[in-house]
Amino acid sequence: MSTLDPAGPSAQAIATVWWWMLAVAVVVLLGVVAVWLLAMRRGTTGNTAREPHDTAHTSQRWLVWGGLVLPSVSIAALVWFGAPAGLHQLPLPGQTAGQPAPLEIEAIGHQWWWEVRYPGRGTVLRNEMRIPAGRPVDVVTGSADVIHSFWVPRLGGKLDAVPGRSFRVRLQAHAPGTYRGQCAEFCGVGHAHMSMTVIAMEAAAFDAWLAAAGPSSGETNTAPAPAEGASR
Ligand SMILES: [Cu+2]
Repeated sequence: MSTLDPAGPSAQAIATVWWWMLAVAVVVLLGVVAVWLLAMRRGTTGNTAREPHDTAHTSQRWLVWGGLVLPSVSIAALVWFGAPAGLHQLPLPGQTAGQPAPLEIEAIGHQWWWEVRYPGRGTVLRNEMRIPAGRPVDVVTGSADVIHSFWVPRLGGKLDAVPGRSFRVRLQAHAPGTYRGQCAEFCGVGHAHMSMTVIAMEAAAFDAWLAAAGPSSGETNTAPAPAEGASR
């Protein structure tokens, strides 16, 4: 379940942002520690014999550069790198140029399990999601009771599952494999055990599975479908 071991383009975009954040944070931390050590040294060597005007001017410079310029530049850089990664998680037109059309799957949270539906197919799975590898998958979240959060760390971003609303996140797996998902929003005593297995299959094998799966019996089919046309 490591976000640092991405298995698809959406998760890769998030991991890249994380590494940039780590690198910038380390540089800032080293800078702060260096300034702190400098201040400590000045304090102990008693080198404080300065004109009051000089001290005030120095303080102001630190405030402007350290308190305004540095955070502004850092945050701007973070937005510059972070925004494209965020957009990568959204089902925007044009992002899948040259790829197969995205597949839509519904993930509906229940206390404490996931109902997975294939719209137009009637196929319903419990705590398992089968997806084609190498093809974008738009997961539409919903909930039958309280707020849950859909998260498959190696395949993409995290998205709340809210009663009466439907949100979308775009996942993709580079290669066939098994990936673990976990509810990421505390939703009651069974929350910790509310996990899901995502099985990415070769495209042809997935198509064959879906064709053979057919409509499920009604036993797990208890939740209303996510609201149509709601916001992301
Ligand atoms: Cu939960």
